Amino acid sequence: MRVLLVNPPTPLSERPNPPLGLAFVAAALESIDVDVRIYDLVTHPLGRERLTRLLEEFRPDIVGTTAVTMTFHNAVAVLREVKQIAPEVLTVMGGPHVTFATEQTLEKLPELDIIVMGEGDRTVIDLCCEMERGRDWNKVSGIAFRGDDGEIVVTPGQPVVDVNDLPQPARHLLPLGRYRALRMPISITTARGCPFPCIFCSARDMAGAKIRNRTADIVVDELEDLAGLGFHQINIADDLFTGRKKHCLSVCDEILARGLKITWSCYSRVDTINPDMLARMKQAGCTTMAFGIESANEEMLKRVRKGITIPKTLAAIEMCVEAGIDPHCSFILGLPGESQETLAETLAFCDKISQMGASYGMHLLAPFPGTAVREQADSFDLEILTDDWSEYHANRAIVRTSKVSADDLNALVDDWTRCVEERLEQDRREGGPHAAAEAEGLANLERILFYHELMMNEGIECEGTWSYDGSAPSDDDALGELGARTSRDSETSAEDARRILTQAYSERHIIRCDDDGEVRWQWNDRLVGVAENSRTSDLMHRVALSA
Ligand code: B12
Ligand code: SF4
Repeated sequence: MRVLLVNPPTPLSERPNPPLGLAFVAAALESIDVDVRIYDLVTHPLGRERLTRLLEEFRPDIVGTTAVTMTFHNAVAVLREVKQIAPEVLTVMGGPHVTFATEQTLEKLPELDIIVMGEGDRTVIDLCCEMERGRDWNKVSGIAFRGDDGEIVVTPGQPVVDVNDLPQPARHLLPLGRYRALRMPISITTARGCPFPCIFCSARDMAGAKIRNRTADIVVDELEDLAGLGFHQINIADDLFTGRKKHCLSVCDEILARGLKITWSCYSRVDTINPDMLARMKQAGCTTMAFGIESANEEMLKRVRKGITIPKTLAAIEMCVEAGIDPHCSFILGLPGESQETLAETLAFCDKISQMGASYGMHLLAPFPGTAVREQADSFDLEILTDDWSEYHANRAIVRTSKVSADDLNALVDDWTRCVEERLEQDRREGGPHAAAEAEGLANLERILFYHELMMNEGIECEGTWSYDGSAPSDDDALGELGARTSRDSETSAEDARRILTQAYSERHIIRCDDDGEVRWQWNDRLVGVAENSRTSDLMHRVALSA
């Protein structure tokens, strides 16, 4: 059996990481000897011809894709094309959006055959087995599909998986090198589940209220593998890494016991940390801790069932700063009951915590399917203004309360953005503390945008191979030629392209694999030659062999 998994396009501004959910699903499939490929549309272009070629060559029985709400329309577009090109292929979608918007999705989308709800690791195995047995989908738990009469059938949920039984995510199927070139972090999960009932979040219903953690041994084995891949940051993507102190500390202790030198960030809550814990986390490499604060108004915090208080928040920031961990606080504007006064409180609070050494960011409320704020919208002071999922990126207002309109919310965010830009401008003029970081950020951005353009127009694939007579050109000459060729249809000059590509080569984002009188450049998708320690070299060797 063959399964093609597709990661839908996502804007780079959302900082997409290598798709971990798909890597877990792929690992489950490989464990039953299914032939799996992952087609990653964050780092590769989509196109009818390309997709047709892939479907004809790989001939998958199933094409599966993933989506959060804001990428749902992109995922649908892919499945629509798949069904047009190969109607016999079974199309499947999983992830947090369809898990909760199940019936309405199947009602509207004939191109989608099956939805996998919640964790997909076991379900996808059952699905493949039933595909071979008799395609009686009623026998597969944890899915939804259209029955013979077109009615939507939802089968009973799967029991939660034992996370220690799961194979490591199949990252060898991902173009990790491209994500590394784009300076995205690489993520890992050490546990699943969250016990808290925040009304704007679906974490508890997605993965359960009980935190199920993997043993420290398994987690740190995986961290060791990640350590050698050369990403600038590892992100522990658990909903709440500090939710079970014992687990969090045992992971830190294992990192320290093995002498593993890594830096990482994680998600936390202000009421789940203490100074001893932070000290150990810092020692083990934690550099940044992200907290959802949501609002600075205590009433609002109660209404959204966040369960934290402002004094606790201030204490947590102090503790982090004391421990040498950067606290990052995120806020949601437009929660039920939001007013000009509560917004002003939140803005003033942001200023205050920034003086204390915290960074912060703001999102506008996107009431995702599966959240109480959407499912019970009538019981809150909130009006949801659109069901166009492509608007659910949380950067513009799509809700209003009785006291603030969507325009008010947008105006506030615009003002705030202007203010930040002005401060940066001033800092730049005065050579202040942010100026150097900003210059570095801009240099990185220039490279990232050029790499992404090359990925999307297949610059390296189309322009990176040419023949030569006599002796092979030096690396310098070959990089100059590559710069000239790839800059032809680009706004980047040949000289800039050469400079950026020279750095890409020195950092092994691209590699040279000449063959038979031909210079041949390619992306270092599998990160060959990047690994430094022996455990990772071993892994990369296996990866190289399977590539
Ligand atoms: C790390 C993270 C990020 C990172 C990296 C995201 C990325 N895609 O690369 C950053 C910080 C960049 C980020 C950004 C955003 N994120 Co985010 N993020 C997470 C977080 C904490 C972990 C993701 C993860 O790796 N999970 C672990 C994997 C194993 O789980 P999984 O992906 O759900 O996959 C399992 C199942 O869903 C299922 N499955 C999934 N896909 C498929 C496909 C098939 C075919 C099958 C069979 C099964 C299947 O099986 C998998 C294994 O069990 C989740 C919360 C969470 N715990 O999942 C939020 C979460 C996914 N993010 C969320 C949101 C809203 C966003 C943003 C839109 C933020 C914003 N602007 O508001 C952006 C969107 C970016 C994007 N396109 O993904 C929401 C999504 C809610 C929704 N309905 O849309 C979540 C669920 C948080 C929450 N509880 O509200 N995010
Ligand atoms: S916001 Fe954080 S603490 Fe609240 S339910 Fe979601 S993951 Fe859990």
